[in-house]
Amino acid sequence: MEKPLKLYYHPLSTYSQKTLFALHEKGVSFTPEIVDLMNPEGRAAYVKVYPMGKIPLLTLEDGWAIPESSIIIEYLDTHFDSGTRLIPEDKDLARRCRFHDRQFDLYVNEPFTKIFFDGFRPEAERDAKGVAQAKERLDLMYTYFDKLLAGKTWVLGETFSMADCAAAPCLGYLRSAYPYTAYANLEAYWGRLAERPAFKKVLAEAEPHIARLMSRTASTPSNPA
Ligand SMILES: N[C@@H](CCC(=O)N[C@@H](CS)C(=O)NCC(=O)O)C(=O)O
Repeated sequence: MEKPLKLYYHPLSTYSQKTLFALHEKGVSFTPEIVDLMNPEGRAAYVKVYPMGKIPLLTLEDGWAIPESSIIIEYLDTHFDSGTRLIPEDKDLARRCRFHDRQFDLYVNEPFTKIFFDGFRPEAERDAKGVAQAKERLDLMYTYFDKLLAGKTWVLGETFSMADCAAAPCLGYLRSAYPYTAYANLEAYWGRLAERPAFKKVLAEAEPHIARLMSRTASTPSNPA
């Protein structure tokens, strides 16, 4: 039987992984709808569903569509009491959760995306300046989060939250794209994220797609680090 929630996503997309992590943490079931934006036909079909062409997108039985990973997670946390609470009830903790969610999306995930996709471009079309700026931003954020995470289990301390769902996908890819091994607290934090059963599920779904992507690409992205 069709489940009332449908998620349009791709297992390799960081923002999709963030949302999947949240869905698994909450134990919310959904109908998966994989969108391949790299395939022109897949993209053309998807923009009919969501003209912005961004994934993830959650659609509800009553016809509402919810884009934006953080907004989807807000929706899930408001409407489902099951599993992990992802936005704390305490208003100050909730504000810090949303702030760090923004930090990971805008200043870690976006620079990662810049570095990653630049690696797929032909040499002549690469944006060395843009990549250098992305690395500078990441250096700043690695320093910031390494300090913040000292003595903490999760970004908010002992409380796991949406901010950790935002952190895991980009930190996972950055381990090879722009390593942070020199930042011991951040490195240890990644280790804890990778052990969460809900994120293990996300990684297991991504694995065959990573293998397929690598075999499909004539030149794999050079390690931008
Ligand atoms: N702010 C959005 C970002 C979504 C986003 O950029 N998703 C990427 C995949 S990870 C995408 O759809 N890229 C395709 C495009 O920009 O055309 C969110 O949090 O959901």
